[in-house]
Amino acid sequence: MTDEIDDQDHNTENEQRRSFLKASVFAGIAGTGSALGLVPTLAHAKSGSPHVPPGDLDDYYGFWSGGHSGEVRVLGIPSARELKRIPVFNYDAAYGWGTTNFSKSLLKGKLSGDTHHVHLSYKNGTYDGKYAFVNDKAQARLARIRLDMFVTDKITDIPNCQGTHGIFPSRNKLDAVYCNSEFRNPLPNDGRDMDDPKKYGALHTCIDAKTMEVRWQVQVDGNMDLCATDYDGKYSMACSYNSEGGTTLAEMMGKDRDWLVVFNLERIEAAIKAGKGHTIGGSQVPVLDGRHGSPYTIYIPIPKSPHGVNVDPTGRYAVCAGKLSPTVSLVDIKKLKDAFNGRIKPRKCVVAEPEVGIGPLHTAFDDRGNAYTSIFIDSVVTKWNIAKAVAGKNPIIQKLDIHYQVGHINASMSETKNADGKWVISLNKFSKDRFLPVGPFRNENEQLIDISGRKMKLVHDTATHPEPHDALIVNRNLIRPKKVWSMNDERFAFEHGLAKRYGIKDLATAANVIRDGTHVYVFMNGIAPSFSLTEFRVKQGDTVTIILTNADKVEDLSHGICVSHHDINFGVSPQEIASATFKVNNKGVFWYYCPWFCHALHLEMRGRMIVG
Ligand code: K7E
Ligand code: CUA
Repeated sequence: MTDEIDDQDHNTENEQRRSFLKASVFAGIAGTGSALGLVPTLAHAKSGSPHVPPGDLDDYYGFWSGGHSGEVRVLGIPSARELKRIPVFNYDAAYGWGTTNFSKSLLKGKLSGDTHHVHLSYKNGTYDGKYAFVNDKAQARLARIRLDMFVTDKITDIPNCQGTHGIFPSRNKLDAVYCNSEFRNPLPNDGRDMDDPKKYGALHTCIDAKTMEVRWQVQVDGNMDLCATDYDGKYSMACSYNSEGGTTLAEMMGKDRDWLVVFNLERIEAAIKAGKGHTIGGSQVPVLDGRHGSPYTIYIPIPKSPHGVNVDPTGRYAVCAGKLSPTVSLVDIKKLKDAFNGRIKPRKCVVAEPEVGIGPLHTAFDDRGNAYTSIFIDSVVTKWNIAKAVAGKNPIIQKLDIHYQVGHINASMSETKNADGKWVISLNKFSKDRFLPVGPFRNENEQLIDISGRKMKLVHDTATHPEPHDALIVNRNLIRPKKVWSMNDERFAFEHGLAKRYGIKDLATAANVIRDGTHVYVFMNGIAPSFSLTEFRVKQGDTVTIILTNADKVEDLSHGICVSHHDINFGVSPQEIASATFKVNNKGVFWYYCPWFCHALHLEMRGRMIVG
């Protein structure tokens, strides 16, 4: 491979404009409004088409975290068409997420979340197509999405933690998901040690991927950020800043080096089995002390406030970006064993530390030994060669301008053994002048880069609703969603339980109103274009549960129910069963109707709730 350095064509105007933007970032990232006055003059590189003609399908599924929207999004790649928004921690009326009894049992009254990192479950180093996992930084939770149906099916509260940020599943089999807590807090957080931050702690949490139950936690020094696992199930890793243990920005930036913390999973599992864990507060989860000097962790010094750790597709190297240092540190995973056994100092695991640009964050990989690192402050993606870096040669191949301030980056299949070197997505935090202005809050700009050739080529801009942090690009053959539910699915256990209790034989044909004290259960179906009940009567002050079954079996024929003035609105896709419970406080006639367009007579699919 030829690897000569290739500085992207910088014309003078371009340079001036970029310097301006860069300066404004240094000035605190805020006052960039006047950049809008500049006329966009960048010449777009045109090649490697992202165009997917009408009727054609994309080659890849994209899984996007939704940031403070609390959701996960599905895009087609390379078209970057948004295909679905999967509600996870957020309210969503179309699907009734936050309204149905099932979603309420998961959300437990909370309707906001902050998703940063979405990862899929693995088998033998590639995706098994079963699940996606996503963190909630806001309320320290982990959610699981079923990929047979593209729906959230579990949400786990992580005890003793705040700011659950980086997560990563086991890559060898469906086993665990490791979650980092970014914020340090008193342990337990019950009013003690509030003014003694030295006693705060952060925990690395292991959650069983099959049951979604918390298995164990390990306390560390410092704050943890991103997470990655190796390919053999031996180690999980966390980039860690604030080794100073500070609580203010100035205190957190004191030291020149922080760490990559590596967790020895074999030793931890053995210690947990041997009952060596203690518990914190009211939580029953066993906790080990993994601070400096423990057998469970090593702390590899990395410059400076590192952010991002990514393992290359060969499984040999972990790349940890410097954030406040222009370097990335290449950690040789083969050497970790010697570091754990005390034969070498942890720092000896770092085999190269090339300079890639100012503000490096995240790294993706192709199938040809190259790495692509996002550089926040420089607003570039740097392509560099791993073997050259290890050999001590200049590894930089190309720096490509992006627009602007890239956070995460990912490449097609980059987090598997089957990285394919086709596409890179650059998730840019600022879109500034790239789209029609829409008021002070802006969309993000996500740019698709063709990496199939020697040079990266920018091929597409996509405006996205704020704020995706991370994204995966997954070969479509690995994902096999179903088109119709089975009415026996475990998800409908609550509704089947009600049917059994009240003697309803078949939810698909049900048309029953059953009073149990002041609680009225309304069992009905939807078959286009009508409900099995065109009216039902209840009394003022009753509690009502509507159990709705979509009895249609036709692909893409969804129904739902919206009850006027009662804040009840949810959808049911073919053969799906869902229920919602609400109070009726006022007498009168309230129309309920089907909110999903299902038939030429869809508008007539309605009925009356008569409250007497
Ligand atoms: Cu770099 Cu939360 Cu993944 Cu955002 S984190 S960029
Ligand atoms: Cu059923 Cu619209």
